[in-house]
Amino acid sequence: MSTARSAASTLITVAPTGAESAKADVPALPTTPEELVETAVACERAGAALIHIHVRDRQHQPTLDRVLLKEAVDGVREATDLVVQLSTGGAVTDPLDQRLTVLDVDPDSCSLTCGTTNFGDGVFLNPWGFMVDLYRQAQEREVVPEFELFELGHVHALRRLIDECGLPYGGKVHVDFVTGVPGAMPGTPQALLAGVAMLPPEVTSWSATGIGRAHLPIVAAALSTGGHLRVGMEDNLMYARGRAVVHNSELVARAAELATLMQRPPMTTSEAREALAIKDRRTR
Ligand code: KMH
Ligand code: ZN
Repeated sequence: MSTARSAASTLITVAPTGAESAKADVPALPTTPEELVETAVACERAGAALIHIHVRDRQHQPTLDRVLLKEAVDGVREATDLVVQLSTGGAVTDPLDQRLTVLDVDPDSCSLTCGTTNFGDGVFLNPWGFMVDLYRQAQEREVVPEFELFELGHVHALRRLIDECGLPYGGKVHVDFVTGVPGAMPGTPQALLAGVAMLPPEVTSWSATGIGRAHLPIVAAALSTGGHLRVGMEDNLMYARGRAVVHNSELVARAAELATLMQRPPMTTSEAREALAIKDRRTR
């Protein structure tokens, strides 16, 4: 954990789309392949080093269709140097076996949520057997997981996962606290820091995101305690009170500015690749 606490720079992840918001309600949400690539380019320029991707189909609906996932991964890889992470969480309605197939399109990284959680009115299912299957497949395919922690119990489940399955490909353990989901861990600095205090010593870096109005307090708490940042319209649709986000890049730009003010400027993509021990799959 010493690396995590003394981080001299800040890994900024952008989660531009998610599976929950409807394009009809949020026209600024990037849902087409062209919008995704344009967003990735703009966010890289603004200071992001990693992109967490959920793909939408031609009707703007969340999908785990392999062809569309591959199109997204290839498109972002050709246009940017960002670390490409695919969501294995999908939407709460996605079947577990389909969520595993995300690894087939060879992303650099994948999300791996460390347990089932309340998710608003729904339930986001991540039973133990699924976590182990996903982790082992990621190890075999040399894909670096980002362990998503929505609950304090998930931190303990990560301990169990490492004990049973060992370290990820590359040996680094990066986690992301997703705080402020209705029904799960609150988006407060107190809850975040309780989670940080419980992290296993194998963890080499942690980031945090606050859903909705928890966004800025969690950015501030993470920056002041050695954490990294995840921002984006998957998590937060408001830039400020009464002012909607018009482009994901403005959330990245503000995070980069705050990180720079805190003397922990944004990591470059090369630094992020090294920090997370990402296998080089670049195509340009
Ligand atoms: N959409 C949520 C049900 C992930 O990307 O791995 C799950 C989620 C987590 O967004
Ligand atoms: Zn996600």
